Amino acid sequence: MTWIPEAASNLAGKVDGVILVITLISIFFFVLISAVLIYFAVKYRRRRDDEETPYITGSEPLEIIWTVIPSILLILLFVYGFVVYKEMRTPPKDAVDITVTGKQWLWTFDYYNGKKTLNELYVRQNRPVRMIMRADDVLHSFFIPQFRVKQDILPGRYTQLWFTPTKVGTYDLFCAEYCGTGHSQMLAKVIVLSPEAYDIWEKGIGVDEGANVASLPPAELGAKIYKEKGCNACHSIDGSVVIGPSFKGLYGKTGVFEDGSSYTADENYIMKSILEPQEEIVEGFQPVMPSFKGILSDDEVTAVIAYIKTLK
Ligand code: HEC
Ligand SMILES: [Cu+2]
Repeated sequence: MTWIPEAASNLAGKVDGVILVITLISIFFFVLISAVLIYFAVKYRRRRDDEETPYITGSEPLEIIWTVIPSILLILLFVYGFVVYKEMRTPPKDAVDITVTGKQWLWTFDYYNGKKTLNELYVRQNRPVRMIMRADDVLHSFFIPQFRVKQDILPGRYTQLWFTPTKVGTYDLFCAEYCGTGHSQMLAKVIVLSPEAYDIWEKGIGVDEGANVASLPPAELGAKIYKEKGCNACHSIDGSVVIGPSFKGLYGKTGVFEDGSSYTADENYIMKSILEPQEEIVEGFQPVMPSFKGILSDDEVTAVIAYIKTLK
């Protein structure tokens, strides 16, 4: 089926099964009822002006049939739906835990082995994973269409879901709950690795897949980070003010903090802004930028600075 997203988790086929059965039953009854309606409308139409309307009393057998059959169908549908729902809500004992935090407007993932990633969720093919999720600020919703899983996440409470990815590949993760200006930018990728590739990733040092980004020139790597680590949700590169100041012309500019003191945006200032954004707040802005300490490596911060320098 190409009119729905690819099915790439153990649960996807089951969810599709429920939807397919409900849709087919609905189509069947829609066609049946429409056909009977048209047939009766034609057959019992008034043919002459003085024709009398027939007097029809109820039919007990008919009423029993159209009560009992739909009741049985609905009960069967409920049981079928419930069985699949229960499986979706019950993680297997051998599932590994990943902590998910949603905040305006990015996702962070903390793994059982101490790794941490931003806007990229790494999972191993055919291994069940359980997402333990919470929000830092407002309601968000964790949604991976290709896996057919979706769950609201809330501040101050953990919610969870689980799945077993079945196909190697890269899939979309959306926030499915309107959560403010940057909502449409709150995107992440789910990267399903083969068991061998996952082992390599797991042993790798650093916070990201160092291997495939190391070869990029710093400014290009910085541009990639700008998009993939969610800076673009709050910082434009064309001079417009989104949630934070634009990166255009940032390097070397003189600015003012909330407390009235002024600063010059050099390398150290930019680094500090990324790692300790709450220390000093730029005048006219809210203290909403999350810290990227432990999320971006030193090399990545350097790359972002190199990128910002190109935005004159
Ligand atoms: C949730 C929105 C948000 C995200 C995401 C975000 N920032 Fe910010 N950023 C802000 C806001 C708001 C300010 C201004 C207030 C302050 O100083 O903290 C700011 C300030 C800055 C400044 C100082 C700008 C100046 O004009 O002095 C830099 C540099 C910066 N951010 C870099 C980054 C980088 C790099 C990323 C991505 C890795 C990022 N930010 C992600 C909201 C965000
Ligand atoms: Cu959101």
